[in-house]
Amino acid sequence: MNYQIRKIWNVSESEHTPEMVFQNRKAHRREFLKMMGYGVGIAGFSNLLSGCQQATEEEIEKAGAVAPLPEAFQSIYPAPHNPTFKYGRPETVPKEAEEFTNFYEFTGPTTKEAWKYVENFKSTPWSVSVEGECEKPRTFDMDDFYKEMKFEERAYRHRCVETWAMCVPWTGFALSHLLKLVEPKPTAKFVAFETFNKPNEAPYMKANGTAYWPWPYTEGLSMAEAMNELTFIATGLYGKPLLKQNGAPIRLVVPWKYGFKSGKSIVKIKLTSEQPVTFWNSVNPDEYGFVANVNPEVPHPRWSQRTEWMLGTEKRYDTKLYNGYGEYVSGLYTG
Ligand SMILES: Nc1nc2c(c(=O)[nH]1)N[C@H]1C(S)=C(S)[C@@H](COP(=O)(O)O)O[C@H]1N2
Ligand SMILES: [Mo]
Repeated sequence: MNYQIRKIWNVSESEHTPEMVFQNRKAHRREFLKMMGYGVGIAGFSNLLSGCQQATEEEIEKAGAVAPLPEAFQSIYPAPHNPTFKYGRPETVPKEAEEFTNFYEFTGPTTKEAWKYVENFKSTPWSVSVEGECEKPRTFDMDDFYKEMKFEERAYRHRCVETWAMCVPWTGFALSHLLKLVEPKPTAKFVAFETFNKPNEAPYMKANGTAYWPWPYTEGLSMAEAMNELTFIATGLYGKPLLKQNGAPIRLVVPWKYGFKSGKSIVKIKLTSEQPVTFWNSVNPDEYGFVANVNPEVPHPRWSQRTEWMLGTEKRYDTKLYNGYGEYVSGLYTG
């Protein structure tokens, strides 16, 4: 597919409508090009720009690889597969899901190839603070999760608001299990998720500052959505720890909502009594609502949501309400 080799300043505006305000595109492109001079993550990139050769799966996985897990936890992967969840479509091949990503901290809106810019990102050591309206706030490091949570693999569909979709197996645990450990108070009505804030490790954050983009990336769910059995915390993909470009070492997965709700590389989970401020909703509230359930009947202001295309294929499918997960979640939205 030619998006893999297209020069980043030629990203087609019609083909992969990025989540941004188009009138600001020129300024962002300028900023992105400034970023080209930044950091070693760009080394080797010129090859890919000038030649027309495509990256191999091996190169992409190597670029996004994380430090090996401590010996004691290596047996977590692959985790037992949960047979409850089925794609209903062919699984997306790993190369596609690892190459074509949305991770604005590294690329902003100009390219999907975050794997080329993650070199300076350190995903170990890592800890996640779970705090706010709860009886037992606590900071977990990754080892705590590996020791205390029950890991499983779930085959989920993913639908980006930009109309691309994929079917991938995540490894992780239900968010509800984690929230129960900290004992939510009755005042907890929402859950806020916050991504790392390390501009020195993420070139687009560094190049752009906070004048336009409200870093760090934040997202949120209602408490009922967070406690739903589908809502998942992923630490792995395709039976291995997450690559950096897919949100290492830990991310959210909310399969019935547009992908931007599923924050990557999270460092904080906060129970709140008020609806939290979120990244895309503050950038452009008319286009990215807080609820953001997948819904073919509600067009994005700039494009239809009726169909979706599967990464790595020419196939389009009809978009389904709640991304086809209505049996699990429609009850959350009655009344
Ligand atoms: N921190 C952070 N999380 C993020 C994003 C991002 O830019 N930054 N992009 C979101 C969007 S728009 C989508 S579609 C999914 C994509 O996940 P993937 O790139 O692993 O497929 O991540 C979401 N989580
Ligand atoms: Mo997305």
